[in-house]
Amino acid sequence: MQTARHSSTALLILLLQLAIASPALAGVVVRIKIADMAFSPADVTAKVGDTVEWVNSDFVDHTATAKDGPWDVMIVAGKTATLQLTKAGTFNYFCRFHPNMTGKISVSAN
Ligand SMILES: [Cu+2]
Repeated sequence: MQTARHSSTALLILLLQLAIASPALAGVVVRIKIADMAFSPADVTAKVGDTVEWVNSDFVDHTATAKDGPWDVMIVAGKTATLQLTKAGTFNYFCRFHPNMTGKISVSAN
């Protein structure tokens, strides 16, 4: 019993240290809605460490696929999906299922 309690306390401390050290938690969430086969807003700015959250209100699946390939996010119908931004740059993206759906994320260094 004593050993188990010690190890769970150690784990909790480790998790707290990771949470404090992680730059990811310092960022904000940039929300992009998907409705009627379009990203809205289509053009957003963010910083390294921020998280993009796509909210798919459509009845079909979409993706957010970066043109030059650094990421490809599946956004199931009626669900949300997130992506943590780890690199600065301008990322043009599209939906693989509906290539006329496009967006842009401009990521600046933190
Ligand atoms: Cu789509």
